[in-house]
This record gives sequence, C-alpha cells and structure tokens, in this order.
Amino acid sequence: MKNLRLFLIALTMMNFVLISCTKDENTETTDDENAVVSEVAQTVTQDLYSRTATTDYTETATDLEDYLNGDFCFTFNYPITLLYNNGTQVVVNDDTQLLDVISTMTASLYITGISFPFDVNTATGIQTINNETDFLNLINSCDSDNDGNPNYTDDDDDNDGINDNDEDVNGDGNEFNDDSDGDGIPNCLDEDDDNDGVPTSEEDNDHNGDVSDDDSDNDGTPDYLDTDSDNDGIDDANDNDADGDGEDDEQEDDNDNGGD
Ligand SMILES: [Ca+2]
Ligand SMILES: [Ca+2]
Ligand SMILES: [Ca+2]
Ligand SMILES: [Ca+2]
Repeated sequence: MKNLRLFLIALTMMNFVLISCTKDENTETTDDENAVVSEVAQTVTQDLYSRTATTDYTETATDLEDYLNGDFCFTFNYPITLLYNNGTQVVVNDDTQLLDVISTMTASLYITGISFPFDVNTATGIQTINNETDFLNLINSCDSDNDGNPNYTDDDDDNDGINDNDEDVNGDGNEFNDDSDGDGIPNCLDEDDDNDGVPTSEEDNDHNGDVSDDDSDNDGTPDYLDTDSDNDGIDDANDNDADGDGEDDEQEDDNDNGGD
C-alpha cells in the first residue's frame, strides 16, 4: 500500500515535470544529429531575446519578423530545429513558435545551436544555409548603409545621423514599423525619411550636427520628417524656398540658411 502511494506521488511529479518542460504544446522536441552548437544561432536568438525580454513584453510574430529582417536581412523558412544549452532540441514551425521559444529563454536555459542545413527567405529568394560559415556570411552581409558594420551591431543602420532607437517614431519599441513617407522603407533604413529629395543627413539646417533638433516652421515635426519644412503649403520637393527666407533657393548659395 505504501509502495503504491509512493508510486502515485512519483507519477504525479513526473507529470508535473513533463508538463512544465513543454510550455507550448504545439512545439515538439526532437533528436536531430545535425543540430550543433552555433555562435551565429546564439547571436541571432540573443538579439531577438534582448528585444522581447522586457517587462512590458508585447511583441507579436510580426515584430519578430521585422527584427529578423531588419537586423539580419532574412526570415526563417520553417521548419528549423534549435538546440538548447541543456542538450534538448525543439522543432520550430512558424514565427509564433519561435517567439515562444525566444521569450521563454532564461539566463540558464537558452538557445545555443541549430540544425544545418536550413532554408531562409532573403530579398533575393530562398537560400540554403549549409553550415556556420554560410550563416555568418548571411548576417554579416546585412549592412544597409555599407559602412562595414552589419545592422545587428550598427546603432545607425542607414547612417543618416539618427540612431535606430530614435527612429522609432511611434515609440512601440519596434523601429522597423515606422515609415513616415510610406515608401515601404522604414525610417531607420531610409536615407530620406520624408522623401522630399533631401537626404536626412543634410536636413541639419542649423548645422549643429544634430538633425533631430531642426524644425524650421515650429510645427513639432522635425524638418527631416516634414515634407513641408517651412509650412508654406508647397512640398519641399517642389519648393524653391524650403527654408522660408523669401529668397528663391535657386537664386541663393545658402538655400538652407545654415550660414555657409
Ligand atoms: Ca551598417
Ligand atoms: Ca538612422
Ligand atoms: Ca520611408
Ligand atoms: Ca528628406
């Protein structure tokens, strides 16, 4: 009788352990001999983790796709198999499951590898990543401003003088879903955020080295996001006097009144 009771207690505990190990009943574990430790897999998952592991965590699968595309220029072509640092493996079938894996990582349980080969979606189509070298080349080639510093380590992906974090206009923590001029390129990757023909880096009209503090017409929208910087009703792209000094820009050398 006593043995049966102990057996039942043990069974209950085993069930508890099993249930608590599988947070998402949709994800399955596997034993794939091609799953190996990968520094790039750690880099990618830690980057995603640092973006999602916040107290006000509200990220969606769409945000996760934005982060992958924005920081690494790819999304996964599922399924993929990820390796945990404790040796277990998980099959990931979609972005929702990946978000679940990422957002439940801890300091002691995290992703340390991946199973090669796997497929990714890039701007040029589906690409097969056969090994760690392919994977490293993939993320290092994601360098939107071609300054040699890949997006995932670059604070200013488009080199327009405004840090990526400060290009998150709607303040939701995702800088890749802000596209002020609606041209399909997010502000943090757009060299001309308001599409007025003047690159953002050249909209520093007071020449103090800070593009973000220039608001010629004081309407609350900085010039680099303002399609009509002098608020005269004529878009800057068609305005011969965008700095509003009364002189036709084509007639003057200093068409932004910066003093040079
Ligand atoms: Ca760069
Ligand atoms: Ca920028
Ligand atoms: Ca844009
Ligand atoms: Ca502009």
